[in-house]
Amino acid sequence: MDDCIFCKIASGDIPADIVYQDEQVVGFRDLNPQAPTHVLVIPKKHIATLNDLLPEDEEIVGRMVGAAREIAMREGIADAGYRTVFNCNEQGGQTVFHIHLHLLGGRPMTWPPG
Ligand code: DGP
Repeated sequence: MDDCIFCKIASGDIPADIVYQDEQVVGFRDLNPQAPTHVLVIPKKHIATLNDLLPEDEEIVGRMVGAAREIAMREGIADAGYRTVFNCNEQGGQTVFHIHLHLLGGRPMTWPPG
């Protein structure tokens, strides 16, 4: 997608602090971190929202979760614990319409989220 900021990060057209990359997904630090570790894991394929997932995309979502696990290990937050979040559409708090898995850690999380 030409006008998608996360597609541009995935293709290297816009710089980001990339912490993980494989053939299907990219992980990079959030510009506006909400925790000591705040990484976004995105698919290289443009998928606007969770509502747009196709059955064949399930492998990609599995890869995203696997990447979050791997990054959590590398960041040293796996044992203490962390949170993973997909926001979907307006009431879910989604502002960038290319799906992304937030990985947040390095501090205690509260529940319920705001
Ligand atoms: P969400 O609200 O779930 O759509 O989260 C979008 C996140 O993306 C938000 O935490 C800020 C982050 N973000 C937006 N633009 C950029 C960018 O250009 N670079 C990086 N690294 N993060 C961005």
